[in-house]
Amino acid sequence: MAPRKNATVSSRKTSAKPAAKASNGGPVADFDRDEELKAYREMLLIRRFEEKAGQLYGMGFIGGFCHLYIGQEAVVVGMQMAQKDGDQVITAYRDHGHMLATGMTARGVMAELTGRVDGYSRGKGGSMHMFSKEKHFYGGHGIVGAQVSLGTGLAFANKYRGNDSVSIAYFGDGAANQGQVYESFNMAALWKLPIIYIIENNRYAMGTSTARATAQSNYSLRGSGFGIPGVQVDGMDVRAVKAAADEALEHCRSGKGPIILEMLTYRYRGHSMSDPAKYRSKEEVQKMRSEQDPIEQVKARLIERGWASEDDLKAVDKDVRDIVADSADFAQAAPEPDVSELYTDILL
Ligand SMILES: Cc1ncc(C[n+]2csc(CCOP(=O)(O)OP(=O)(O)O)c2C)c(N)n1
Ligand SMILES: [Mg+2]
Repeated sequence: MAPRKNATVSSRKTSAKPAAKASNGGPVADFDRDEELKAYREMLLIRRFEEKAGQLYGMGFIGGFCHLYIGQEAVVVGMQMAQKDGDQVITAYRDHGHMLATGMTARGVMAELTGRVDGYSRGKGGSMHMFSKEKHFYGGHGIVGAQVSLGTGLAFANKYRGNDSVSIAYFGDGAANQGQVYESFNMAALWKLPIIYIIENNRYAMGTSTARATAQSNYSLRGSGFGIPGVQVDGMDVRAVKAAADEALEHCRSGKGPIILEMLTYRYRGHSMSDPAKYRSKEEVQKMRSEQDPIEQVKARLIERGWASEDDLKAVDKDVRDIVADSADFAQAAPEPDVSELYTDILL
């Protein structure tokens, strides 16, 4: 669902300048004004939604686990900007951003977080277990690594049915050390399945840093034993993610089989709401926020190029905050599931 190019605006690009590069030297997509604004808005929606979810959790409106995606927004937004309708998304428990990026409504997600009947799983799945057939979102999985095998199954179904949809399976640096990931890689490579494995390397698995937990910390190489190509991507730069996504989707759709994208990213908040994040310094978090924040990067470009003013961007923020506030009001006003629903929609 790549946004339409705006001919008038793209003609204003400064072609005399050397081509921009991501912070790791990788390529970036050449966004026009509409694309920058779209990326800004979508990432801001995720950030504001997560901030609100954090608040509601603190107030006791959300129970159980809740893992916020703040800091990692460029990954799902850049991917989604390259996808087309029908491509499937599956991820772990840090999933609210993925859902919003696929176009699932803030109301439905917030109602699920607060355990209400109007939520995507009728209030019985919570933060980690939401699905939307219409938006091709297959969850939301609490078992670390489980979604990698399921996502491989989705890719198998695409190949079997002969459609040209691509399965996009997200997992973390910690999950990348799980055995079933490699069983999945083997089958995906053997059968040339159309799947993009996205490793969201946010440097920590709960409180364990990648340096302490992994022998090969270049996760893009993790498929090499199976002949699966991999690329390291600046996951804080939405243009770099979009560029990598375009290539990876083309790779899959042209029948070349699986590919790995390692997204170099960072989560600002603790692992879950109960994590004070004592295993890293405040300075480390602050450095990422001030130097590489994905939203601030887009904002700076929009202003520098004269594509938006501070006031324009404040108006976008207001709009997004209104959507999020409305979702919270909607969720709090919705009823909880009836007791008679206790045993429906579950496997006994
Ligand atoms: C099979 C399994 N083992 C352990 C856990 C406990 N656990 C939940 S999250 C997590 C860390 C995963 O980290 P990572 O894959 O890097 O994802 P992130 O939280 O950073 O997004 C662990 C060990 C689990 N849920 N499932
Ligand atoms: Mg991690």
